[in-house]
Amino acid sequence: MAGEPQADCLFCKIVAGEVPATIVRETETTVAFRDINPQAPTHVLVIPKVHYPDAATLAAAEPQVIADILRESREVAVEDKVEDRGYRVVFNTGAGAGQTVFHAHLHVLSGRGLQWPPG
Ligand code: IU
Repeated sequence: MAGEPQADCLFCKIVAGEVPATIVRETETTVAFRDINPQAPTHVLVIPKVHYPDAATLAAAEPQVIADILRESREVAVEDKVEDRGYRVVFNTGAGAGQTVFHAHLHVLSGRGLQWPPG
């Protein structure tokens, strides 16, 4: 069922505590953890506890949780003391945009110069 944990989903396993991750923050609806292959000094993924394959399907089904994720991205920036410096938030949506893990996640990036447009 939509939103239910998927047995073959790595991020569902992180939510369940079955796969280790460096957790930065956790709320009732979200988990934030450090990306295993960081692309910047701050590179944290904020994910919903519920399973949806990408941000678009999550937003359509549970828009409040997208709001929770965005609110948490700021808390991550505060935690890493990069709020004043600025930070980038990215939902890669679809394989063509570089999405490789099909459980919605928001990248929070900061701590180095960030170019625009991104590669
Ligand atoms: P993407 O937007 O789907 O490409 O992002 C997936 C991210 O998940 C990517 O930055 C990976 O480094 C990260 N990741 C992780 O943190 N831990 C893992 O076990 C796996 C991927 I697999």
